[in-house]
Amino acid sequence: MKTARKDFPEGFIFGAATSAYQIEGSAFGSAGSCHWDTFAATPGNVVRAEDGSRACDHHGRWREDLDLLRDGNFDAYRFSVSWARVLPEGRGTPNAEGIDFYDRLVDGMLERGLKPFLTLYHWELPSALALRGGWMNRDIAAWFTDYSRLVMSRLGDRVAATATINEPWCVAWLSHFLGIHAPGLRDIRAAAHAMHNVLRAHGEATAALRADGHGNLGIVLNFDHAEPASQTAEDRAAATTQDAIFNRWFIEAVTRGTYPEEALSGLGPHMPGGWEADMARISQPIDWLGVNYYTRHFHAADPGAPWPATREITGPLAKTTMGWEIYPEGLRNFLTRMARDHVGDLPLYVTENGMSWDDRVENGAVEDAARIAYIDGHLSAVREAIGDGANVRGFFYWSLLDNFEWSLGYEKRFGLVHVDFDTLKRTPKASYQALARALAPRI
Ligand code: IFM
Repeated sequence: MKTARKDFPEGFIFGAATSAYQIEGSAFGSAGSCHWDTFAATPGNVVRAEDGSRACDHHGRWREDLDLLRDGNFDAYRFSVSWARVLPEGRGTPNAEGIDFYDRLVDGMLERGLKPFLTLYHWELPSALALRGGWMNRDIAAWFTDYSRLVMSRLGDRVAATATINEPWCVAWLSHFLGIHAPGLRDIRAAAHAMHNVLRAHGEATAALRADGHGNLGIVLNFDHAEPASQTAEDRAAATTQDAIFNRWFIEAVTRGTYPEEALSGLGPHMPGGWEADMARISQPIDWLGVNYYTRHFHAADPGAPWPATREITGPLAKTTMGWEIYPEGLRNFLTRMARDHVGDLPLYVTENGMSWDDRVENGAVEDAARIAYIDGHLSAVREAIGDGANVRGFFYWSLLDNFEWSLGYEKRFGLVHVDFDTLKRTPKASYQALARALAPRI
């Protein structure tokens, strides 16, 4: 790896990220059912009908996994708490075993010199709340706030940073408009309500946590570089529309209290009545912004189709096994764009960036030179963004471990550490070793 810790400003944080459902094993520790358990149990939703019931058994092997972070010379660990593990019914009586698990996990990080970066919602919506309409129900802002306050009353004294929601575009659009994630809906009205309620939940929880005395609160947004498939006015408009839905809706709501016109033109008629009155509450001040970035897409007009009337096209660059083009320039663009257009000098963290690859263990090792090059390219993009003036404070690789890649099951391996899903044996890949060398403490 060409890049090293010394190439970044003093205090820059390097970490790796995971999420609860993808690694813990939802069957362990008396967790309640979440909508991913039931979505996966429904034919056709997840490749080979795989689910997160066992995953990497991080629930049982968390000490070994934290040791990997420490030995990899990471400064921080981005993890999430499962709502269904802490509150099996989504509300009401907490699962003491669940909250104790996270209590020990946070202590385990601190004992190993790792800064805990907590995410409160990375998609384990308790099934009891999903049955009440989940993200389509206005009450979810209050349910999420109560859950967040409970978690923070136990962990808030020791975490370094807290994000409310991971990737609201996935929570709302991918799940209620494109139908790819739980609950698998393809309905514009459901999507419009979820697009608004996920932001209300963020705003209400942020205000409540701040009133409770907690600090360093943020949100993690995902971005996908949008380019027109051609220079025709129609294709340029298609890219503008997709950029508004994906890349502008959430950040403009959080930082300006507005939604982009290009997205409202389609979603407006389906929005909950009186939504405008919620915007002040949604645009609570935040202390940092998390940027998740993986790839870019081209967009073409799809005349005759209902709004947004666009077609997505993948470009010609080398791709990961997700079929995602490797395009580090997109990361530089988003970091500088966030600083320039939205957050000014607010601290930015790259909270996710990484690639899936067809990794295999051969003679006890995993040679993933492609991933080393990917990380190098994206770290260079971060350095360029810092050079442009963006206040980027850290970078988290997605993911520490191979894990449950949602609708795509266990086939897509993003980890720095290979997991054999039969034996659960962990094998650090060449990329893990390369990063460990690159992140060795400054001398
Ligand atoms: O695995 C996911 C993660 O849960 C959210 N961000 C994107 C990753 C790769 O698809």
